Amino acid sequence: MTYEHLKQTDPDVYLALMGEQKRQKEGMELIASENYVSAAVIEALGSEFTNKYSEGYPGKRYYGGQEYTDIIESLAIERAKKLFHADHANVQPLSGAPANVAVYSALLEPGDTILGMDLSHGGHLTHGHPVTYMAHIYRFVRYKMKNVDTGEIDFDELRQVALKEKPKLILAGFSAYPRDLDYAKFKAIADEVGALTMMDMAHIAGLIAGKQLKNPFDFGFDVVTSTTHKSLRGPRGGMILCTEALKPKIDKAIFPGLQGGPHMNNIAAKAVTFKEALEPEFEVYAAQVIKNAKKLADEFLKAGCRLITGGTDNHLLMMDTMTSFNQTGQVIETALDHIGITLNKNMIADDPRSPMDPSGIRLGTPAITTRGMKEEDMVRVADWMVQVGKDPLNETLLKKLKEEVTQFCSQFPVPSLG
Ligand code: DSN
Repeated sequence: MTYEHLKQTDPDVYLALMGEQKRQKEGMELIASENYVSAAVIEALGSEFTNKYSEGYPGKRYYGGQEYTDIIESLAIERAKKLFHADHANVQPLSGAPANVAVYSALLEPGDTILGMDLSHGGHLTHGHPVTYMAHIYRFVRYKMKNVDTGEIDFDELRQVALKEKPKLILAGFSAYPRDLDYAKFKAIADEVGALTMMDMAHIAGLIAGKQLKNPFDFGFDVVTSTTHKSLRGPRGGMILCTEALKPKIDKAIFPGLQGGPHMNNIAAKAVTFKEALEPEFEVYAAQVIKNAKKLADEFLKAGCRLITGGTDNHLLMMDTMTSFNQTGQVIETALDHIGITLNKNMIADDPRSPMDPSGIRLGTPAITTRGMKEEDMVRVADWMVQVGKDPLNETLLKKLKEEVTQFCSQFPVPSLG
C-alpha cells in the first residue's frame, strides 16, 4: 500500500505510520501476543465496510443495505465454525476482554462464582483480577500450578475448590502459561459440580486452528472465547464459539446486551483470516511456531536461564530474569528495546515484586515465525538475549547488537511490507 492519500491529508499520521512500518521491519517482535497480518487482511480492514452500520445478525438486521455485510459475516461465521469444530460462532466481539465479559453476562447472574487461573500463574486480568469491574459483579476464585517447574496444574486443589465453592463456570485458558491444558480433567470436575466449561484460547487459537494443540470442543467444552490477532494472525478483534444450546444467550449478550453496531471492516478481515487459517500451510506455520519456541527454550536452558514450567509446549516462554541474570524484567525489557528486540516484562508465579517492576519476562514466536525464521535462527535470538541479560547496561554492547539485529531482520520480510 502506498498511503498516498493519507500522506496528503494528514502528514502527521502518515509520518507516524512510516515510523511504525520501519520499526516493525527492522526490529524483532517477540511479544507473545503479537503477529504480522497478510496484505489481504489489511486490505479488508481498510475497506469501505467500515462505513456500514449492521446492528443485528445476518438476515435479521435493524438497518437496510445489508446484502454484502450479510455475505461477509456469514462467511466469517461458517469458517470459524469449521476451523474450531464449533456448533456456533459469534464474530462480533470487539476484542477478547469484551468477549469474556459477554460470556459471563450470558451465562451467569451477578454474584455467581467463577473458578479461573491465578493471574501470576498465567491467567488473564479478565479472569477475575480484583482491578477489573467484573470482579465487582461476579465472585472469582482461583486455582494455580502445583509445580512451577513443570507447569502441572493442581487438579486436586482445583477439584477441592470446586466442591467447596460450587462455581457456575470453570474457566481454563491463560495469557502467560507455556503448557497445553488437560481439558478432560477440567470437564470431569465441572460435570461433578454442575458447572459450565469455558476456555479462553486467545493466545493459542492459531495453534489449535493449525492442529498442533488440543481443541477444547473435542472434550465437550461449552464455550470458547478468543482474540483473532494473536497466533491466529488476524485483525484485532474477538469471537465467541459455543454449543448450539448456548447460541441464543451468547448472541443476545453481545447484541443488544453489550455492543452496538459490529465493526464490519473488522469482520471482513476476520473472514479472510479464517480462510487463510484453513489452508494446509497454516498447519506448517503453527508447527514451526512451536518448534521455534522449543528451540529457544533449549538454548536458554543451556545458557543456565530459569524458565517457568521448565520449557514450553506452545508459542510462549516465561523467564525468571531475577534468577537467570539477577535483573528485573523491566531492566531486561528496556535493554532489549535498545537492540530492537521487543517483548514484555511479566509477573512470574507468586512473584514477590510488582506488575510494573516484576521478576520476569514473557516472549513468544508467532511473529518471528511469520517472517520465516526457523530453529537455526533461534540460536542467534537466544544468544543476543543472553548477552544482553548478562550485561544490560553496557551501551557499547547494546549499540553493536542493535546493528546485528537490524541487519539480521532485513533478511526476513514482513508479509504486508516486503
Ligand atoms: N494483552 C494481551 C497479551 O499480551 O496477552 C492479553 O490481553
